Amino acid sequence: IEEQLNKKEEYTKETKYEGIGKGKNLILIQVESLQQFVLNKKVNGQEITPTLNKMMDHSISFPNFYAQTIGGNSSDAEFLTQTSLFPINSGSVFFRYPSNTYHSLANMLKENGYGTLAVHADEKTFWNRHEMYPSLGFEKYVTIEQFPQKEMAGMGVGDKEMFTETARILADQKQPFYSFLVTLTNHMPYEIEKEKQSLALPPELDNSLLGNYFQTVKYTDEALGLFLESLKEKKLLEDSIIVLYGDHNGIFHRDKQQVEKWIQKDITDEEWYREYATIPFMIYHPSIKGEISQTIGGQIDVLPTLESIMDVSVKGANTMLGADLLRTKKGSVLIPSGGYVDKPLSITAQSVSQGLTEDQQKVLELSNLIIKGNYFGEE
Ligand code: GP9
Repeated sequence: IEEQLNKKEEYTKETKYEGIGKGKNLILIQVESLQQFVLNKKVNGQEITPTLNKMMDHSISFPNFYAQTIGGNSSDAEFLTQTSLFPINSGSVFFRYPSNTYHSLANMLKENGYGTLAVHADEKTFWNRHEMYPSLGFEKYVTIEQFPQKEMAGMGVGDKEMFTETARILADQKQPFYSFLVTLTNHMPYEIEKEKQSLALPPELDNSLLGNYFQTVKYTDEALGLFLESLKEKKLLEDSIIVLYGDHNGIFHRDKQQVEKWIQKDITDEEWYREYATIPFMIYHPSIKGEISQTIGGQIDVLPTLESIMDVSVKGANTMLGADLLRTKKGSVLIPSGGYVDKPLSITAQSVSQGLTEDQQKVLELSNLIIKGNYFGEE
């Protein structure tokens, strides 16, 4: 394990973004089932994600970015981005190892004087978050009970209420803070009330999974728009770095035909994995001039990337399996099997191949060992 962790890449590349978040608040948003292919797309002349599209003008965006979740779905995504470790190969780390010691984003920022808060407008026990969040370093956890619950949508409190209330809560936090927000409404089967749907869909999308998906994505995008407005009003926008990513796919390979019908074109498997199976990852601040990085990466890379953006570091030995996407030369991503791909995939600029290399398999195994043996608890 030590040998693997010490393999940390020596970065030779410079990034002008190093430290742009130093001393600022960090708001990290995990968006339920959000995929990259809806960005900058229109149906019937209407943008599906107007807010995200505008955010891109002031973001570093990574279009070749992948979910690496296994059986723990949303909770695996949280685990990956908070710890830069891969989830365990069966079950959810959140349920099985909630009391371990973790080197996480919240623990790291806490050591640097940040207050830490997590928000998920559902039951506190969902994915055992109430047990896991303290180990991940969250001092406060806002759940459904703390919301007025006036605007319910899909699975629980609608994202509009979640974001609006959260902006209010954030305005009362001591700064600098790190807040982690998990959205909910854009969840399978993507059914929300008619009056919450704002896209006029063409007949081929009406009453289809893909059409419904566009409606809920649009709803969440509007909710995000309200959040940014509120942060601006409360003068929090300039002092915060906002980072957003999708937790896992919402439209899967098995739904490919629906997408083909929509774009009226066949999609090869390679195109699917390159253009349709990706999720957004973007780092936003009003001072950033929109930039698109073609670097290939995944959720495992979020923590090291943010470590350099926020200019904070983990004490002692390296504990992360990912790389800083602003500086890495790695150029590949491994997607473990489970959940959203049938077989493990390895993706580089040159190839999309089924199966992992020996080295990639070893990394997954070591990550399992780190978790199962509570490796950082031994220090
Ligand atoms: C929603 C999330 C749902 O925030 O907790 O979990 P999922 O079903 O996507 O794993």
